[in-house]
Parts: sequence; structure tokens; C-alpha cells
Amino acid sequence: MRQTDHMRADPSELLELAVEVAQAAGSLLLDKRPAQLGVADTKSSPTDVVTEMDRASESLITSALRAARPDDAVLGEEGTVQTGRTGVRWLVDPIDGTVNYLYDIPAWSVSIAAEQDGAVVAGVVHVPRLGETFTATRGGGARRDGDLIRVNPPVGLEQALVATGFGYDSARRAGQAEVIRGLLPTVRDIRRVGSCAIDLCWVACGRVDAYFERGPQPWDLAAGTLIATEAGATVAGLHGRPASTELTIAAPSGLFEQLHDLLAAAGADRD
Ligand code: LIP
Repeated sequence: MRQTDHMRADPSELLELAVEVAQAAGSLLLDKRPAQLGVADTKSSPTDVVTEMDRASESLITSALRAARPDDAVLGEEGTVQTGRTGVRWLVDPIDGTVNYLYDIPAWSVSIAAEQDGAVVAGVVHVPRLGETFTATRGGGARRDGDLIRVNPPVGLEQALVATGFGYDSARRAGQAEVIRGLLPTVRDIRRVGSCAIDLCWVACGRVDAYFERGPQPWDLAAGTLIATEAGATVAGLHGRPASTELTIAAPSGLFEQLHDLLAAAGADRD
């Protein structure tokens, strides 16, 4: 049997599993967070931290996915790499917004997306401390706690509330500071929430008008990108390229183009 001869999974069933598992991880992260939570390890820089709870959450999620669908592939932020043979791959961020979790700031999430043959078809971003669950299936719309959500109508850049984020690497931050220097005088304001998955969901439900960032990884982006897209946002990189680690911009059409042109002129896709 060739790799692509498998049966396609039902996106609604994948979403149902993703929500169940994300909410179980959310409960673990709320209930078992030690009062004195320490840093277990660092990754790309001394401030790019991993806590014991990132690992516990990834372990719960990957075990539950494996138990339900043993032949799927899984890629997790904290090191899980499992190959599969169903055409389904799960992208798992056990805590998106780890620094917020470390400081007990409520803006952190559990993000789980399911790809079918390379395209994301279902995604959940669960925000335990705010008691909100954002979901989407491809073509099925985006929802918050079951209710359909939409992006804001497009506004001019000068009226736009724009979310963004910064990398952990100091040299990258120097470039990002330059981009913000050009952007800040031209927009309503900016927000640095601290979880890329939440930023994308907040575009989807109109809590911010737009979001852009250089640096987030596939597990940060996958579920939130589907949710924002299904809520009516254009989500892409510069010059027609797909959203990626290089640069992701999310905004309703009309605002997207204005932000795109400003970010292109500022070289926001380069360090
Ligand atoms: C974080 C993002 C955040 C971004 C950080 C980092 P983590 O993910 O969601 O918005 O600005 O650079 O990537 O490390 O908490 O999973």
C-alpha cells in the first residue's frame, strides 16, 4: 500500500480527541503546578525555558494520542518525534507561553493541531486560566466554547490594535525592536501577550485586529493559524509566501495588505 492510500480521518473526530486531550493537559497544568515552579532546562537561549510541567503536559498529551490513535505521527515542542502510517500528524505545544506560566500570568495555552497529508485539518487552543477553548476544522468555521467567532472588520492601520511577539535570541530582538520602532507611531497600539497561539485566537475573535511575529515554530502556529483562517483572517508570510517561522501575519483582508507592506519595507522577515 502506498503512503497516500490510507483512509482519510474525519476532521471532527480528530478535533474531538484534540479537545479532550488539551483539556486534560490543561487540568494537569492548573492542578499540579508547584507553588515554587523552577526552570528544568533551557533551549535556544538562557531565557528560553522548559519547566517540569511542559514535560509532564507533553507526556500526558502524547500518551493519550498514542493510546487513541497508535499509528499517527506526532511532533511535540519538548522533543516528541514519532513517525506514523495513517497520514495524520499531530503538532503539540504542551504550554505555549511558558514564560507566562512560569510567572503565573494567565495567558498561556495548550495547542494541538492535526495534519492530514501535510495540511492542518483540525486544531484546538485551550486557555485553562481564562476557561476558554478555541477550535476549528478546515471548512467548518472557528469557535470559542462552541460558538462561531469572526475577525473584526478591517480598519486602517492607524486604528489597528496589533499583537506581536519577540524571539528569545538577543540579536533577533534587536531587529524586532527596529520593526516596532517603525510600527508603533503608525498603529493604535501593540500588545505582547506572550503566547502566539493565543494571539492568533484573539485575532480570530476580534480581541486584537492583527498579529505578526517572526520566529514561532510549527507547533506554536498550527492550531491558531487554522482558527484565525477559519474566522476570516488572511494568514500568510511576505510576498505570497505561506505563514511560517520566517514571518507570520494574521489580519482581515484590507488590514493585512497595509501591515504586510509596512513589514516588508521594514525587513521584518530578516534578523
Ligand atoms: C512562545 C510564543 C510567544 C513567542 C515566543 C515563544 P513558547 O512559545 O508563543 O508568543 O513570542 O518567542 O515562541 O516558547 O512559550 O512555547
